[in-house]
Amino acid sequence: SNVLKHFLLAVLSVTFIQCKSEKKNTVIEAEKVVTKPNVVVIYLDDLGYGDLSCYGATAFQTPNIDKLANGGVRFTNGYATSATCTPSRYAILTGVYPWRNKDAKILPGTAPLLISTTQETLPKLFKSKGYETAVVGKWHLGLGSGHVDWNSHISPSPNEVGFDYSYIMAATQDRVPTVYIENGNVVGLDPNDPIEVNYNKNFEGEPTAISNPELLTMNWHHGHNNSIVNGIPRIGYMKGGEAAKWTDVDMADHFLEKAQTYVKNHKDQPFFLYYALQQPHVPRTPHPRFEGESGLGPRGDVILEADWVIGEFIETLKEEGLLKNTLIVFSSDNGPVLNDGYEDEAVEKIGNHDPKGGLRGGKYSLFEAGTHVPFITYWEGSIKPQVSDALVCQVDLMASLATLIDGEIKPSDSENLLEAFLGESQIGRKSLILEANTKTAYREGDWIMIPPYQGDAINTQVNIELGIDEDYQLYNLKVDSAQLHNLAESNPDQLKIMVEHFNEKRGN
Ligand code: NG6
Ligand code: CA
Repeated sequence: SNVLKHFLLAVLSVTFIQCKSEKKNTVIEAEKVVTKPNVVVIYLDDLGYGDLSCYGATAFQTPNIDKLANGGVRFTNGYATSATCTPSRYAILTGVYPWRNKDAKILPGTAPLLISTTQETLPKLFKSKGYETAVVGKWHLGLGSGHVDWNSHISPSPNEVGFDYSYIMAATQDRVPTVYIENGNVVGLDPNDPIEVNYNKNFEGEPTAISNPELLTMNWHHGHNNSIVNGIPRIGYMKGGEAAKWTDVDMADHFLEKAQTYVKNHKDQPFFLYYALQQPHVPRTPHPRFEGESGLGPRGDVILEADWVIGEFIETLKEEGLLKNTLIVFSSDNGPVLNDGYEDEAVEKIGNHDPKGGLRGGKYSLFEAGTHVPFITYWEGSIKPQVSDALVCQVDLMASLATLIDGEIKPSDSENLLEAFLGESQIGRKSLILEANTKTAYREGDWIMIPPYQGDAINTQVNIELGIDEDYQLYNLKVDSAQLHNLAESNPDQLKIMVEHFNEKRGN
């Protein structure tokens, strides 16, 4: 691979240059490659395969993300490991399939840290090669070791699993505590107004969506009827911490500012930044300047907001002269959902827009739309623009980025697909295990096999087909990406191979 060869050459020559140079990150213009490229992972929440104009959306335009897609590798077979947030985030940060950890399910805001402090992680990998590391945005991987006191230093937190700097929300925008946490400390907390959080019962006298519906500015549809913050009913009960509560409509700007500041403060040293945006997860609260912009209601508006934020962030990289020295990876933690628990017109105003991009299912589903997501890599001057059909998964970033920075990791579920990620090859994985609500499915080549499961075929609250059936399902995605033709009965030979390989890999 050319990029790799140049990279290794550059490592040698720049090690020499570094001795004379003030700056650690010397860019070799002629080679367009540097010793230690910065790596930024931009991770969206619940963004579907069809939610961007570069992936075929026509109802609105996402010009800034399109710029990454059109100037980098746009993957058509890119996957999150899971159809929900926590397990996908576990996998992208550890390189381990989430179904190996029985606790890797959607976590409440009070859950303990899911990643062990002794586990290998992406940020630890980068630290081992001298990088500065940071997370800004949604965490949702638990905090503390059982009983978090939100009023004192919270540990373990992202800072104990490899991030030198963290500025996060604990879980999701719809879960308490609705506060920002910086390096383990709640931001803006008034010690005279301590925070208490409980997911089982309310604090006496505190209003909820049930007791005080007149306080709501957004209505709940299912779940989401506990404590009210900024007129929005949440999951879980919270008391106190008034001064520390976030403003929902400012969240995108707030995280952007943190990400930009981080880049500006670390431009002279190699850094790894995991920038996890909250859009378009519920509650969808676009800043007023994006309200009504998409014509699709708040869900479309916050996608435009996310696109704008990303444009601003990339502008900062450019202004700081870092674009040629930064690999950007863009993806989403799981597929799309319209009504995820609030009455926010997502269903009513969808029109002809198809967030699933022609795939079946959605968030929570073992069908394709659960895990098959937008996936883009961009590195100005180093990646040749192209569309790639290579099968790649977020779990592969660990081994691939280890190769990029010449780091060492133990063998795991993560595959080294660096050449695919850099557009040097269109060869990806041969197979992949996908997960939804702890149930797994198996992809190999163009085929996907979903084993028989008991359970509801449809989650009626969100109106999504879950991919669950009492019979085997087998689809050929090459000719049937919408998964309309179950070939399990008509192609028993292929089914047999798939089941055998699945059992081997899944350890059944
Ligand atoms: C579900 C919530 C949903 C969302 C999801 C997590 C209810 C009824 N639904 O339990 O609104 O918060 O959890 O989404 O409470 S994720 O993208 O973080 O996985
Ligand atoms: Ca999500």
